[in-house]
Amino acid sequence: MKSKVLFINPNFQGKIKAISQITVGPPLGLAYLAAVLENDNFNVRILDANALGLSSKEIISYVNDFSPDIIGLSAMTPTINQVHFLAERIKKILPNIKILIGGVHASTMPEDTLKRFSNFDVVVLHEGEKIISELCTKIINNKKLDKIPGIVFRKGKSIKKNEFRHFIENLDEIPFPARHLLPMKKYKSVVSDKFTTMIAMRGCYALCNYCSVPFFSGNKIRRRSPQNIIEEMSECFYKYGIRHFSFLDDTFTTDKKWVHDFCDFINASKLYGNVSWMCLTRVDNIDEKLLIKMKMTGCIKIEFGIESGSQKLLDFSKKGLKKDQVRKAFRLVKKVGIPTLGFLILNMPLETEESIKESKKFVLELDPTFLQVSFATPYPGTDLEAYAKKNSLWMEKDWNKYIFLKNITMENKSISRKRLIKLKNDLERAFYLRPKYMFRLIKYSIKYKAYNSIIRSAWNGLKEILK
Ligand code: B12
Ligand code: SF4
Repeated sequence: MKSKVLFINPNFQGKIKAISQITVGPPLGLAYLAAVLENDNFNVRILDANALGLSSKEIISYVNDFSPDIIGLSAMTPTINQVHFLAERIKKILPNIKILIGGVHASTMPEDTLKRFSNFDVVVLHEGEKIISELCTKIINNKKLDKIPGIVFRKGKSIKKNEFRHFIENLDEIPFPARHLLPMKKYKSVVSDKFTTMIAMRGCYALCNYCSVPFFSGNKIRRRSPQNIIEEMSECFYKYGIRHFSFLDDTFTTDKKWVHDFCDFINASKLYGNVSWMCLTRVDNIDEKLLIKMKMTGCIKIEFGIESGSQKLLDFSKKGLKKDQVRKAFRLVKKVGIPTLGFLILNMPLETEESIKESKKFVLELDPTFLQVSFATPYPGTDLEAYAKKNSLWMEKDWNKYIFLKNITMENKSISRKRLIKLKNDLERAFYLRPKYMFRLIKYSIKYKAYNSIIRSAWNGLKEILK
């Protein structure tokens, strides 16, 4: 009989409702791992409790029915407590089961995770694809785990960290995510409910001080080949009727030649004219020729970090950008006619009322199609956390609160918390409640036939802003 492995994506969606956050995407990381295990002859399932809206009770009942040998869970900082609570409940009904924990939080603080959370047995560091089969096989056959690079585990009463496993160089070697194990009809984005997310590359060369990516995925970008991506997109198109793809990569356009090739491949395939896509990138990685080509091949949104309207704060964040580069990029994208989402961060250390005013003025000048304002959050392992510690800034201890869209998790020396929330709301109101903006929202929802989701998204956002 095949060994049974169950991956669970817990139900966290309720925690992140806000404007532009009504997207429900697949747990790609778990789907990659499931694909590897299926190839190696395991009986694998993924329970996407988030997309299915399942309660803990329903998850436990599913676990009981399937009765797996191993469970795999994934967590970010704000979900680690909730994920451990689930592990605890699972161990109550299946005390001998082994529970693996992966994802950014556990990778950043593996020993701490095992010390604090007694129901996790093994932490899988960074990427799991080259680890998972060997690990599951050894666990099932009761073999020692000492020789598997890239894990941290309990050995008797102590915790053992094995040697580092290098990042996967050739991403084309990894099988496509096992979407057939996911409730594909449950995923939706603002523009389409025939939607999936994709990953084209891993790692980032930049060193923004608030970001976990360079540490977590390495500070060198590793790209899949455009052919490999088009193959996955085609599988999604033909097998699941997917019409909209959202690339989760942080800097999609860093290698312009690669993007030109990617667009050429779309052009030459049946996807051309039948799908749309969106991506995230840096303002210093685009040019007009590239944008025109991206638009022609279905790019309907580009997301950019604006971060701040104060050059001093931009410099502090180590983003490596000048305000004029940001201006130029937004002008260019507007000229080409691709909608944008701009990310703004408030409450970086050194933030003052004056710099928030600068940010407000700057976003009104840039006028992105959508805006997402967050509070700087000192995620574990980031330089921002190190700065806050060094400068004895108060930091929130409750990780449940590390949700950057709504919570203040770091002290500001010159602005009170109450005042910060008010300034954030004022800024969002100034941006969203412009007649010009309302008109644009209507135009956008008509163009992308996204009335329901835009209205829902706008309503969620309005509720937040008017609180
Ligand atoms: C997609 C995404 C989301 C999605 C969904 C994530 C999901 N569960 O599927 C959504 C939009 C919901 C989301 C929300 C948030 N996100 Co987010 N997100 C991402 C993003 C862009 C991509 C993640 C991804 O799919 N990667 C691709 C897959 C292949 O990799 P993976 O999921 O990491 O999985 C691999 C490994 O981690 C490992 N692994 C993972 N899980 C497991 C489990 C087991 C058992 C094993 C063995 C291995 C393993 O193996 C996988 C395959 O290699 C990352 C940035 C990034 N580049 O990683 C940020 C990122 C993970 N998010 C981040 C943040 C901050 C958030 C929010 C907190 C933001 C907010 N609103 O406040 C919220 C969380 C709110 C909440 N839930 O409470 C931070 C995490 C920081 C931290 N320490 O927690 C990141 C790193 C962004 C950043 N620049 O810092 N996010
Ligand atoms: S914020 Fe974006 S550009 Fe900066 S390090 Fe993170 S992924 Fe790279």
